[in-house]
Amino acid sequence: EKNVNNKKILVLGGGISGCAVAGFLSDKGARVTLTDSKSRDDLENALTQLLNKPMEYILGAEPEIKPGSFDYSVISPGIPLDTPLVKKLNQAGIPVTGEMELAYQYSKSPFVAITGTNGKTTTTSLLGQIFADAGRPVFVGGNIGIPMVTKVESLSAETILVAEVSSFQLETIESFRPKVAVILNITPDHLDRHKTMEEYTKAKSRIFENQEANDCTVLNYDDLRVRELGQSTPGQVLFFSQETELAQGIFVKNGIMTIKTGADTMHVIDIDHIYIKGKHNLENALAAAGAAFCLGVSPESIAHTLKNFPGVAHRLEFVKESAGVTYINDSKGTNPDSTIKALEAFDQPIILIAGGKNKGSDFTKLAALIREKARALILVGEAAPDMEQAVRAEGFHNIYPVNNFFETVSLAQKMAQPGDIVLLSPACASWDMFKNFEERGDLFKKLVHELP
Ligand code: UMA
Repeated sequence: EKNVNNKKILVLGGGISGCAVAGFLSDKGARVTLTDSKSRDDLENALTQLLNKPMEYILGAEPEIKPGSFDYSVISPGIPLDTPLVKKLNQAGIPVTGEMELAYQYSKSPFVAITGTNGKTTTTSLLGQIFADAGRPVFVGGNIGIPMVTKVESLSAETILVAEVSSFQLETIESFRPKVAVILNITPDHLDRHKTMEEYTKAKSRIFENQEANDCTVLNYDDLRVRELGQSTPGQVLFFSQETELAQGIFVKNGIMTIKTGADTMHVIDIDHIYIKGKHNLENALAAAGAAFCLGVSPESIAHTLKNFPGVAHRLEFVKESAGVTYINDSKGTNPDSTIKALEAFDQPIILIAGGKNKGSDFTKLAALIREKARALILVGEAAPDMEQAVRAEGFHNIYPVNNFFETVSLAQKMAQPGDIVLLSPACASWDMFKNFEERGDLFKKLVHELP
């Protein structure tokens, strides 16, 4: 519903998503109530953007819900749909929608939506760069940290909206219909929230539920769960694969990224010339190339970007390959969950460098995965003792605490064998030793480049 003037709207969550929605709707004359389970003190930073907007706040408490209390509500992606407040809204017949749906309703231009368990952010950024290099107006946002809703109305009808979309955001869409939908991969994640893999797959597949025959669904042929979704999308499927030569689609043949549509075969790029390295990045590159091709970007132009796009800094960022060892900077991994994702991105043995400012995180789940994936764990910083204890409790003892950050890289190099990954993904904030995670990642890269 577009006319929100004077409508009573409840916004759930006062984080990045909720504050963007609240501000947007308030500017349109809606009577917005913003609620968050946190108190005002804990929220202050995010709320400052709303300072001079008329708004009611219910913080650290819950609004009373009766039929008609609100015309509708907009929920933040981090809030599960089975929380008591949402149940009350459902019972009272108050619709619950999400920011991505809202953004879609106000947009004038085509969406390209990217989801998947891993690689979303890299693929989204890469695709944005491909469009930009091809001279197409583009806006990149979504789960990547930039809410779409605040921007969509002001963009021209030619602007391509490239959106990273999470399964949480997809749970609350209604009419969201991307011109191009991409599913990268579906592996166990967020099961605390989606309960089963089936539910999680269902949430991800909602990305194409409103597509029509002239829309495009870009799917990973190498991921069985994703391949099967090709049967259920109403859109036109473009499969991508790094393992199989497809009759139709985008794939790797003799080391060349190749597109086959109808009777045409087009060469995109020698995969050795793609700047971002690793199996997971080839997956991201194929997906982005496929999506760009769907919207008419030429293979030459795609190749140009693939040659030059350096990846997202500090996020699974490829630094160097030397003596068969690959060095990866994931300094942005500032909590156990993002380090879990980093570990899951690789099949090779990993030497993990972790530790930093202790935020009181629970390292149990991470420790179990370290036992499974790591050859060795190098620990540094304030959180090192806590992490060591958690990892030992999981039965992993190949742990090397060091005194300062400089020692991490030289020790990792000494221990690494050809085929290993040396991964900086601290699972902690950087503030015990650095100004921010960028400074930490930059030092890591410098040390790696200085290795003999
Ligand atoms: N809250 C409640 N009640 C609850 C739970 C939370 O009131 O029961 C409140 C919290 O107190 C907090 C607010 O909700 O103040 C947080 O909302 P949120 O968790 O939705 O976080 P936002 O800051 O709004 O950020 C969200 C996305 N977060 C999540 O999906 C968890 C961001 O993705 C996204 O960048 C941003 O919107 C803009 O779209 C982050 C993420 O981790 C990067 N995403 C997951 C992922 O990538 O795996 C899905």
